[in-house]
Amino acid sequence: MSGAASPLWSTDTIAAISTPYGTGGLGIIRISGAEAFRIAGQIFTGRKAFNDMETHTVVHGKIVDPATGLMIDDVLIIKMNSPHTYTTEDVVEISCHGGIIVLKNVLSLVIRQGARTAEPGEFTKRAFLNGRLDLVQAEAVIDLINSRTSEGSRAAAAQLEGRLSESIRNARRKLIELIAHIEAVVDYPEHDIEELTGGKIYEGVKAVKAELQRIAEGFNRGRLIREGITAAIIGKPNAGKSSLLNMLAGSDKAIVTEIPGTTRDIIEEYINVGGMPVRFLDTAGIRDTSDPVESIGVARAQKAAMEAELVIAVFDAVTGILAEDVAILGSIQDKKKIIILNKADITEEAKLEKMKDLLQTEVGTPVLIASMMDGTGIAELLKEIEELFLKGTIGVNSELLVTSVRHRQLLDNAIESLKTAEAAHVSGLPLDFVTIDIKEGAEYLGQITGESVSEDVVKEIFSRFCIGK
Ligand SMILES: Nc1nc2c(ncn2[C@@H]2O[C@H](COP(=O)(O)OP(=O)(O)OP(=O)(O)O)[C@@H](O)[C@H]2O)c(=O)[nH]1
Ligand SMILES: [Mg+2]
Repeated sequence: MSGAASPLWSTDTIAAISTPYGTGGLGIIRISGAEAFRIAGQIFTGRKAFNDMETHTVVHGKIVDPATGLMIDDVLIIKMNSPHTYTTEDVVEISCHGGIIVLKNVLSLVIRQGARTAEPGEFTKRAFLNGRLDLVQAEAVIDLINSRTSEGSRAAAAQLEGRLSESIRNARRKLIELIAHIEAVVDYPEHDIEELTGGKIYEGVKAVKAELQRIAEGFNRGRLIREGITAAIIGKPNAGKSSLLNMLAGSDKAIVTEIPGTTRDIIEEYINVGGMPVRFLDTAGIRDTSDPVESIGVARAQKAAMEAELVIAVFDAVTGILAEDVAILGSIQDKKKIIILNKADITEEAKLEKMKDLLQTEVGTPVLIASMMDGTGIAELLKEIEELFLKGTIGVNSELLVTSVRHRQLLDNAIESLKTAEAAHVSGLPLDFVTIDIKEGAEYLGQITGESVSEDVVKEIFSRFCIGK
């Protein structure tokens, strides 16, 4: 990266409310930059003057507007000297009472003393630009904040610790070493640096490629753990879809009645399935109807089914399979699906088994016998979802999970470049040709960690942050 004049590299003093917008016990204002200590000194009066505070200590006192002499809040203030801070700049954190008005008043006082409101992610961007975090780690900060399951947050935390970065940097270093070897051979042929040529370099490229492929394999699991899937529950009216959602949620989230056509709008509930956040959607029962409200609900149900990664089709075992059910099955032919044969508690066993066999042979997807009265089939349903999506990804080292599409694309590009390098060697092209591809591979890896990355990419990444981070 280059250009000290670029706006990417602003060094003025920034401030923001770093806790969620709303009322809470405490709220934190963070200030970072060369002016942070001067500003704090002007607005803080405590048991100890701010300027006399040691670094990384806390003092109790008041925030007072110097223009009016009025106290704004009773606070704890933390002073942190550069460079051992989040941004590596001088940082002050003011722990205020967590009311929106109080926090806004303190922030605007800080701004009036010469700070600027931070952009979303600007604190973390400074940590990256000042070399305290690499790009993978900075992106992990967003993931950690946004993660919805504890496995997702573990993967993000491991990335923040730098394990993924470390393995990618290692691979890049190996490629750069190979390039240096090749250049030595090409530049000093008279030295006959024989053991570094041809086969050896080929072996080296192959080893790095294999390592990158292993890392890339962690992407599917990483993406599922980070983003999860949507599962639409569909079926004819009264089949028990809302009862299923309530069973999954463990509460009466959706209205259940014996009247067909009860659910109109989509109701959603997030559940952790094997570490993957699954968004279950309860939908309106699908049937032909002249009721205008219900028909909007039916259209929404059909759209939800089309957009979902998984469809859970609920059948009523008491009514048996009707024309409506057949139509629904036809509409989800190409979807990943699980069939629930519901109301087992009031259906004869023989009838259940016959329907199950029929559905299984007709549709070829898992059919589970269930009852929403006693919870039969729920555990099997969750196991089946895990099987369908996470199978084969369990063994992946969760410390090296690739969760970002950006990382995955760059990894794929690097692997492609190395394949081309291999092919160039196999077809007997001179070493210079191989170098071009290896260099390209190293360049892609550098873009993952931010060692070689464009400013546009950096700006795009940090714009996804929330303010105050
Ligand atoms: N005996 C028995 N009754 C069930 C079961 N599941 C649901 N029901 C009953 O069936 C009726 C309809 O259940 P809902 O969950 O509202 O059905 P739905 O598919 O959401 O219906 P719509 O919203 O109208 O499409 C209610 O009276 C439920 O109590 C079950 O497994 N066994
Ligand atoms: Mg319903």
